[in-house]
Amino acid sequence: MSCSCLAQTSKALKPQQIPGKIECELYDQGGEGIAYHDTDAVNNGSGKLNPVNGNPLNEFRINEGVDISYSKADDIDNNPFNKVPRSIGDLYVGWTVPTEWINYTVEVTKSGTYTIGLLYTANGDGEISIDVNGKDATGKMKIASTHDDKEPIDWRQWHHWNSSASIGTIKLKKGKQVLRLHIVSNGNMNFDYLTFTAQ
Ligand SMILES: [Ca+2]
Ligand SMILES: [Ca+2]
Ligand SMILES: [Ca+2]
Repeated sequence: MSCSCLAQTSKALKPQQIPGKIECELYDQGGEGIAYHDTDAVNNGSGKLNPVNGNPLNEFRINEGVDISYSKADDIDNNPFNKVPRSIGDLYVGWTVPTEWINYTVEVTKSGTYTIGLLYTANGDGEISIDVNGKDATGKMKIASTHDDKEPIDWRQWHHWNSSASIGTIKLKKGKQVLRLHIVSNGNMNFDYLTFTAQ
């Protein structure tokens, strides 16, 4: 078997380093099937929920299938059901569905075992996993539901922010690594950023 094709590769949009914070909306360039898989080609946040009106937050990666929105004031994302204080104007990946995945080409500056943290919402218990260079490196990691039966506004069940200091651990080697975040079960999760802290 041979291939003379130009390699289509997943490439970092911006440098992101481990240890540190990986912004979920800064996933790789390369498009559907290469940098990510999303269940529909529409960005359900940028340009759809969030209208084109000159605000760059409303148009972030507007032509890509991964669905992106940002935290908003006026009791939307800074609502009384948050489990942690929430800053406003922070981009996140939403409209997550099982089978979807997103690549992050990152620079690991030190080999070792890292604790994974997450700033997220989850309308129901969910599961995610992370591959490193094509191999599962975490197994299924549980994401605790932030659903609250006391919430009077149905759509706001997707906006109860929580921070988990440890959803799992991962071994990483120094150098450039491709992390692939998989939505394993439930979906209905929003991801602002992951943290990787050396153990
Ligand atoms: Ca989509
Ligand atoms: Ca999606
Ligand atoms: Ca973010």
